Amino acid sequence: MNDSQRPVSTESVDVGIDPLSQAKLEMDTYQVVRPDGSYDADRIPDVDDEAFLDLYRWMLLQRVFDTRATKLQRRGLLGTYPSGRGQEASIIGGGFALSPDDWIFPYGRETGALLMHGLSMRDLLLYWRGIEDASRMDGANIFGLAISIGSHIPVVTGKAWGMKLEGEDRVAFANLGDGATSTGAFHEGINFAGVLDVPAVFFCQNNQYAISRSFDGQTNAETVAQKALAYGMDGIRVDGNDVLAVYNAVSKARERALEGNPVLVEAVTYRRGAHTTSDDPTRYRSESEVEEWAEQDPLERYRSFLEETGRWEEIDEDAIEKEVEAEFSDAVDAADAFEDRGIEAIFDYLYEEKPPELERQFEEFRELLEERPDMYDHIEHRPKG
Ligand SMILES: Cc1ncc(C[n+]2csc(CCOP(=O)(O)OP(=O)(O)O)c2C)c(N)n1
Ligand SMILES: [Mg+2]
Repeated sequence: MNDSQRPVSTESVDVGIDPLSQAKLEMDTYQVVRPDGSYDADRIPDVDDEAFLDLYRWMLLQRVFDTRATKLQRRGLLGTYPSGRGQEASIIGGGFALSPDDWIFPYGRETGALLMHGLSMRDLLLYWRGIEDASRMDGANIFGLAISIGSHIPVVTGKAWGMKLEGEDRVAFANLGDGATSTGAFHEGINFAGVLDVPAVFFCQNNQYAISRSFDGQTNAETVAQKALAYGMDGIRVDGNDVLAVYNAVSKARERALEGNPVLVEAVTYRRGAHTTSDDPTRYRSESEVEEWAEQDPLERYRSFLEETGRWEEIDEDAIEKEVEAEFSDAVDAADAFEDRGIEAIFDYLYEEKPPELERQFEEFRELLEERPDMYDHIEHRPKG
């Protein structure tokens, strides 16, 4: 029989195939405080009054830091800076749910959570000045920033696996953006997290953009959370502008992870500012879209909750702002006073002991400088970010 002559049916005959389709997935977005300020009393976390206030204080700190750091970059005093404006509830709610023993893997946009977990403001500023020493993350259980998007996900799985083998009672907490979920490393890393039942939480802030690429331009999946199912993991989708909801979601995910069930959490939010100080978002998105999301401001929403529950009078916004401003100014002074060890430091922190190949590269670098001393300044002032 001639194969090319075989008729292809154009008529649709029901032969009982029922594809698994995302249209059938029911994925709620978990909320505690609604945009109008009303809230679900059964979902209020069981934390003390001070913790409710601290959540607001930290979100305000994030906002003040973002504003100051952006201005500092504009004056040429930071290489670049990625603001978390609009994402404060995700950043702070996630960080607040972690224990001081957990290991945090940042990618850059989670300033408040890093400061909450022991990184100094000075070191964060030094990092964004391109000073390698700051990547040591002194005094904190924080890995170096994964500037190469998604590259940390397999490392998170590896670290969590190690922690499991050592019988440690803590989780590895991966911060990532929606863009990172479209990298190969994400899929490889998360797959093994599922296979190995590691104590890891993958916390994705879906801020709707990977620089200029909108969420639906980079994936045909309707949600990030559903991607967990393909790897046999739990997924949680949460309103990322609702700080109590994020706190609950990450607390739950952490609990599950400690029992050997890694979880992918998607916090649905919006990046209101530029991707970094090197970006101009007016070139790829409309004013009206930004304004729509401005109405969902995480601080205002949480403020309504604090007012409703009689806690707002405990917050002195002016005093908090002044305190953070002063802390920031001191951190800038401390960063200015830091004695940079120069470009050579880039060879120092990847390995405890420099392997031969890195030694060789370092030697080559030194030879280059002997021949062309002018290269030093050229590299030192290379555009960053
Ligand atoms: C592997 C890799 N490819 C490209 C880039 C350039 N880049 C920097 S940030 C970014 C987008 C990240 O988007 P997302 O993961 O959604 O995080 P967001 O910045 O929105 O918080 C890209 C493509 C990079 N840093 N690493
Ligand atoms: Mg993004």
